Amino acid sequence: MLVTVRDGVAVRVAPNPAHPVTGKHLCAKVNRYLERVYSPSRVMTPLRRLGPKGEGRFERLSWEAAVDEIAERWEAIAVREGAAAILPYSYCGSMGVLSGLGTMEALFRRLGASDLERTICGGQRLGLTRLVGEMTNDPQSLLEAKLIVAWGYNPVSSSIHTWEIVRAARRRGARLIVVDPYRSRTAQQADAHIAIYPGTDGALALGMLHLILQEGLEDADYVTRYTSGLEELRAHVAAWPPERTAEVTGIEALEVVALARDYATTKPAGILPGVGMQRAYGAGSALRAIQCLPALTGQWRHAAGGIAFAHSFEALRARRLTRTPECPPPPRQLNMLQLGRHLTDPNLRPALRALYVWNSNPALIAPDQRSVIAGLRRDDLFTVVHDQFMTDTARYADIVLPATTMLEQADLTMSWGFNYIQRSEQVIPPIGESKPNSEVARLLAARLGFDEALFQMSDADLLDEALRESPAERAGARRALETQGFVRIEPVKGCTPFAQGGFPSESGRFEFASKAFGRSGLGELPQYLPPAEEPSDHHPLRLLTLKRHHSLNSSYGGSAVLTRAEPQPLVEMHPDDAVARGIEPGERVRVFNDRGSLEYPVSVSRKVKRGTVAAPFGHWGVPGVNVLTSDRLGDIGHGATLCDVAVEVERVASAAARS
Ligand SMILES: Nc1nc2c(c(=O)[nH]1)N[C@H]1C(S)=C(S)[C@@H](COP(=O)(O)OP(=O)(O)OC[C@H]3O[C@@H](n4cnc5c(=O)[nH]c(N)nc54)[C@H](O)[C@@H]3O)O[C@H]1N2
Ligand SMILES: Nc1nc2c(c(=O)[nH]1)N[C@H]1C(S)=C(S)[C@@H](COP(=O)(O)OP(=O)(O)OC[C@H]3O[C@@H](n4cnc5c(=O)[nH]c(N)nc54)[C@H](O)[C@@H]3O)O[C@H]1N2
Ligand SMILES: [Mo]
Repeated sequence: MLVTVRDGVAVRVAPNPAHPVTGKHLCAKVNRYLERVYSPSRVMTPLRRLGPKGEGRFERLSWEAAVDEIAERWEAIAVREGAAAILPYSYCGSMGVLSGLGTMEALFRRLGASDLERTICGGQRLGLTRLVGEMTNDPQSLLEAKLIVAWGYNPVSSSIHTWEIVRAARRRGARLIVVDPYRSRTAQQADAHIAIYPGTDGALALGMLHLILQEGLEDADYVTRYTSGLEELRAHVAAWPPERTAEVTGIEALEVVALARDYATTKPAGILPGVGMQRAYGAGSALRAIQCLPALTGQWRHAAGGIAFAHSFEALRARRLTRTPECPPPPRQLNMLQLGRHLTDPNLRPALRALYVWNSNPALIAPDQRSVIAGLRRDDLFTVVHDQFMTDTARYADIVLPATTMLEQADLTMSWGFNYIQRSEQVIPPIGESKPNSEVARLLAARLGFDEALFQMSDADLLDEALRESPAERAGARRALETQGFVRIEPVKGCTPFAQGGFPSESGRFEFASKAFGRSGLGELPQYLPPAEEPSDHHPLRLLTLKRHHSLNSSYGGSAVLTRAEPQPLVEMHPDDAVARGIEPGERVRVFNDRGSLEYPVSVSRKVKRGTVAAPFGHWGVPGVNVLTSDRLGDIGHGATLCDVAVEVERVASAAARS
């Protein structure tokens, strides 16, 4: 991104035409990034709470007083209950090396605080990778594809630069199939939309494997040379004929057959699995079943075959910044999805007494919002929130600290979906008294008496340290980062990593029956694990909680860019389900389950299947959609189950009559 600065004021943001991926346009949100930077709602100074938690009344505080108070409270807690009673909470506010986990993480490790297990986003994929190794190829190769299957992925909204590649491939004749329970913007533009029930992806993949074997569409030569366990797979998927697959997934048997034939016979065909399909209980197993597809069909022979996914996290050894040799092993790990449970658990020893939040807005983004808010309300919990805005979480804080935006701090950032890293320069001075995360880590470390070099380095030195001996540096990144500001990190195994086997297994073969996968405790072959919350009499509808085109999670939830585009969140419902409940289009309805309820106007729509409803995630204000979601962890990698939710919907009028 190029920023034009006049007299110390940023006046324009534009794509950097030199960048091969993001050179054409910025997304709908970042296009208006200056509204964010210069928003009158920025937090300008440190603040201390005045009224009751959640009310949002604060008084101004100096940085010195804020740092003193935080350090004193933490020291007292560490002495009384042990530092395990302190929990850091951060996530995706920034993907920078400094402003992401960075030295804030090192500070909490040094302190001996509880460790946060961060699995809310794609946890299943990461867990699967830990079991069986990385099996992906470069999304940029998809240009050569003849067929692209976007599987629970909505790049038109979530990654417009990936969408750019899909469009270019389609101009060269590729077809696009979207597997998604919702008629997303991407599904609307696809050649085919396979609208399965949420959380039934595993059944679809097993049904495809069955049909491919049944019709002899596998790549027998590839299978013989580079895989093992074919006969076990054949016996295993025999249970998934098209009729059963169709019944479980809620589509037609003919759709299963067509998809499997298409995928097996079109070469190259690339699969783009999204995070969207990793929000149901069985998503880890489903991903494993999907992994079997390119191995069985030999799609891996081609650069555009296989499973496209990339992020450049590993190219930067940012771990150098997140710990020092003096850090003790973390006393315990608490999962971020279960924040509400941990904050309100009467049996947790030691109980949590302090929470420090940066780069995240857990009041809105974490599941089981009712427990999260109950926890944040606790008077015996000392909460600090470092953010650019007075988020719903910050309203419950004892101390709020003002954070800089990416224009006000230097950093190195990774990409989501591409093999690039980029340098991000500070182009304007911090707004108000805001400070970057790295500076807060330095201030707190100094006040706590942690005198390791890491806590004294300048940002420039920290960036240097992050690059030192990293794969990026070995790939010659330093010069390119200095001269052009970004660099592509070539995939270690090239563009066709498994064209001749070389899979990350002991045998080097793709093992359909895999001992490594068996360490999951789920068997050596992928099973279909149904959604944890199947529809019941009380809660007969499946709920999708969806990201917004005009927000980044909850980050733009209070900004004009979202509130203009979507002034009011709506719940989308199929006409048949509305009629069955006497619900008229546009009227207010109550969506509820045993965890909570919210009231939104209804949009009667065929974007959802019969039996499924959808509500948006990310608008500001409590209750939000996460009042309905569960903190249950998924089958692999402790991933989220945010779209594995059963609810009922009723007219607000009838709810009132009953009570
Ligand atoms: N505009 C915008 N862009 C974003 C974000 C944002 O909030 N807004 N967030 C960023 C982040 S943090 C992430 S992780 C990425 C995620 O981006 P994606 O990987 O595209 O994931 P989502 O947009 O969450 O979901 C994609 C689709 O998955 C579908 N889906 C839900 N459940 C299932 C299921 O069980 N099976 C299948 N097959 N599909 C399912 C949803 O209906 C949705 O249309 O986007 C990033 N980009
Ligand atoms: N129901 C439901 N829940 C979901 C999802 C869903 O699809 N449905 N998606 C899940 C996913 S995939 C993800 S990744 C999570 C995202 O959860 P979060 O990572 O918590 O995402 P945001 O809501 O964007 O909150 C980020 C916060 O960081 C702040 N911030 C930005 N830059 C900085 C900085 O440099 N320093 C500091 N201190 N703060 C900064 C922003 O102002 C913002 O308030 O949400 C998850 N929750
Ligand atoms: Mo995410």
